[in-house]
Amino acid sequence: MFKFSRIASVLIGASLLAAPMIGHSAGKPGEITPAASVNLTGGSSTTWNVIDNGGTDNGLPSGGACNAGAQASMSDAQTPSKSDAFDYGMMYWVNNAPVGGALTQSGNTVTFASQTISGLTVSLRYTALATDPVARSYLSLSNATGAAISVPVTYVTNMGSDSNTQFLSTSSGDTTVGTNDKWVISADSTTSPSDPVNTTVLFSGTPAVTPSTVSTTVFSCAATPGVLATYNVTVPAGGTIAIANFQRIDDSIAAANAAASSFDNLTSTSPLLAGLSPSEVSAIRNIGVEPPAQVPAGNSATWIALAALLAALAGFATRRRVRA
Ligand SMILES: [Ca+2]
Ligand SMILES: [Ca+2]
Ligand SMILES: [Ca+2]
Repeated sequence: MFKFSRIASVLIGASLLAAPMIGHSAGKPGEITPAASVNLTGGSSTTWNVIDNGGTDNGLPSGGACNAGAQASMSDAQTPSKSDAFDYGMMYWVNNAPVGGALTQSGNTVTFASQTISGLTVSLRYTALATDPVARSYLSLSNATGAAISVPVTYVTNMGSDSNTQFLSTSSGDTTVGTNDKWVISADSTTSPSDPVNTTVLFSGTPAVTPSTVSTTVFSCAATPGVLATYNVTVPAGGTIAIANFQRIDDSIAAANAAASSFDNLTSTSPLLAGLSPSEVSAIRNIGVEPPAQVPAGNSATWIALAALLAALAGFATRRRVRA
């Protein structure tokens, strides 16, 4: 219901278009640096609105109201026929400090300038996937100190469906949002939604970290319904970890239900992980990525044993020739 972000997007978009005429120096071709708002195009002709000034008036994930202060946010998203998926979504807090930073767009990805929070270098990136009506967030936490740092990381999306929000299905098989749910589907109707149907993904596979707490009450933006999940993570000394989440938007409940199982168990070749390096994938603590199909361990052990036997025989033959 909250439309300020769309109006802001238009105004800020217009100012960006005007920027070159007033001598604004752009970054590399295809990049806008820095800006307050950009729109990304995702799969199924979805549009994703990204801003770097979407915080809350109390600086916290709940208890306050939207649209105050500097914070990274997927302010809204649309399909070609349905708008108002979010009233600020895909937001993060590290140890209850909002994650923000000036944004830079490159293609279908927005990267926010890194910040230091609780001794960690924190960096957030949003990607609108080309293959699906899905946006992915990737929050990287690096620890340059000599001691491990443990912090809570909170992920929050406020739904555009407001007080009509209903949770229709969850990965555990019920309609209750719990810490055991990999994904939850919500809409403003059980039959014919007017806003996009939202799928919120909190973890996948059998990961190292799953949410410690979840809630369907978040900061107020027209209303408080949404999804809030808190992960307790430890970043080892000199190490980097990440938390990644997905938001999917669909026109129908049936389409959302049909796609949900694609989030259950990701393999390293999943299009949902497109654009991430192998080390970035392995750093994600809340997604247990399965390797693609491999040669069974027994077979590779047999080959190693055979290779060792051949090498030994070759060495034996060489020594016999030297003696002869
Ligand atoms: Ca909205
Ligand atoms: Ca709302
Ligand atoms: Ca559930």
